Amino acid sequence: MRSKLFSHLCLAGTVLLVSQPGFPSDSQLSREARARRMAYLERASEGVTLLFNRSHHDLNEYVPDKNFYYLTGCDEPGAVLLLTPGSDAPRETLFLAKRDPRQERWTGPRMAPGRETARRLGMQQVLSLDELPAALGQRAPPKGKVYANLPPGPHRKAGDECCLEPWVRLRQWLPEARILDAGPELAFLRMKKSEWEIEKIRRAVEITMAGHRHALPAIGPGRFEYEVEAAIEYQFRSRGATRPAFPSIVGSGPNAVILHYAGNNRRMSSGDLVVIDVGAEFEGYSADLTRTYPVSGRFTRRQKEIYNIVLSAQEAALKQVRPGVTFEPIHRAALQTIDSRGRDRQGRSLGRYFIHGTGHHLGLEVHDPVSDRGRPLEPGMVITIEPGIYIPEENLGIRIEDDVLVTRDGYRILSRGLPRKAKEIERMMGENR
Ligand SMILES: [Mn+2]
Repeated sequence: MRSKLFSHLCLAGTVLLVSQPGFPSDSQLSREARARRMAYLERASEGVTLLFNRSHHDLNEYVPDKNFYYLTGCDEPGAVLLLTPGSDAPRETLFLAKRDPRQERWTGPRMAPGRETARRLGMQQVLSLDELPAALGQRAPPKGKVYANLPPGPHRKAGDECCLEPWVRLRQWLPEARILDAGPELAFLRMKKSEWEIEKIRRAVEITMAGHRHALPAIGPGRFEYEVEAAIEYQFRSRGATRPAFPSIVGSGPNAVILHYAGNNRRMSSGDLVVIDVGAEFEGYSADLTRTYPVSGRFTRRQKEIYNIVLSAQEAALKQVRPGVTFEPIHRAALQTIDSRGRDRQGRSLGRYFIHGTGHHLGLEVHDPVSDRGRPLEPGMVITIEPGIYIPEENLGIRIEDDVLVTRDGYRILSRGLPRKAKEIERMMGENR
């Protein structure tokens, strides 16, 4: 029941429950979603599109399908969007479950099929889910292309034909259709953010920076990693974030070298570093910010040496960020910096300890999907720049991650308000204990 409750709470205030008087609707979100549907229909004009709001769960909470949400601004579980370009019938129809007053006593009011919901979502038509098979029969050519949001699979490539659970129903409705993945076309659109989206990400970043600042009093010898996690997530929720965009990483000492450590239960000691990689989700949009702090408040000489190499690598990577550039030269700049400075205990260069990519796109998902890995950056894209060095035999892990907006002439660091230099980090920690 908890998860069902969350389905109505998780985006409350932005999109929800618009059929209920008293619940605010977000007409700007509706307008955004409408513009996205128009842009999408221009790209996917050769078939019908069917997007399911598959109810998947993350961190035990209901999370709407982000592609569905992107095109509808609606997060009703089980809802389905049908887009039919070029037909005489309405080009866009949302299908919702009929309301069930008895169920609503338990899980709260839901959006209802009908004109009122259509008006408030800016959708041509909102019908009941039972009407979906008939509408498909009328509007989808039996042997035509159907773009759907297919479940993620390890061997699925763009354009692959596929029919996996729970898309079996779709196969039953349209046994001869060519079912294709709508993901790449949607990712293409999602990669470039509107002003409205950039503002949401900026808010997520702001909340995440506050989380980092409020983490500092909880960092110290004898304190537990989870105290830091709690201090951060308290800030997230009390500043209006829906939830952490991903499991918060607070990794100290030996845990600092584990990239996706999420246990957060070790007691920190003097001399440790602690890597804090966290992000708030605000109105659907994610931030992703990493800083590395010395538990005692001061870096050792060795820690500072490596810290400064990571910082230089980040600066070198940032210098590459501008429209027209791919991640390849950005990563190369970071890797070359790391590999050309400093040594491990065996006297070897440090490139071998930089074991992940330098960045990814950021948006409705913390690792936002891309239509094509080689697509050059454009103004309005938001990416992370996050080099790191992880030397297990020294219990030395350092990552610095910022969120960066690509602009017409370069970039703007959305998280520039959070100090990055070793000296600033030490000063900030001194002020907060
Ligand atoms: Mn990241």
